[in-house]
Amino acid sequence: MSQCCHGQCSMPTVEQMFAMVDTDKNGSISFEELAAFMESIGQCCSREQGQEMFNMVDTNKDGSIDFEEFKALMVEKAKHDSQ
Ligand SMILES: [Ca+2]
Ligand SMILES: [Ca+2]
Repeated sequence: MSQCCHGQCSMPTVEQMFAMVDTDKNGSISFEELAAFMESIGQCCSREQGQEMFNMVDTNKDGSIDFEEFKALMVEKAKHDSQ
């Protein structure tokens, strides 16, 4: 059961989004997982663009996106969407 959050029930939480993208459930998102997710939501882009985006999100450059990095991306995206 998920709690209703400020009337935005249809929006998955960042935790849920992260779990959706992290398909092997190892707690971080690899480039392959991000690419597969982008494809699944129809935001398919070239491998170069995907890599560019991955590098942008992977702020500590350890080759994977952890929850904090993913959350930062979602916050940025939310800002964009509300403009
Ligand atoms: Ca993973
Ligand atoms: Ca990272």
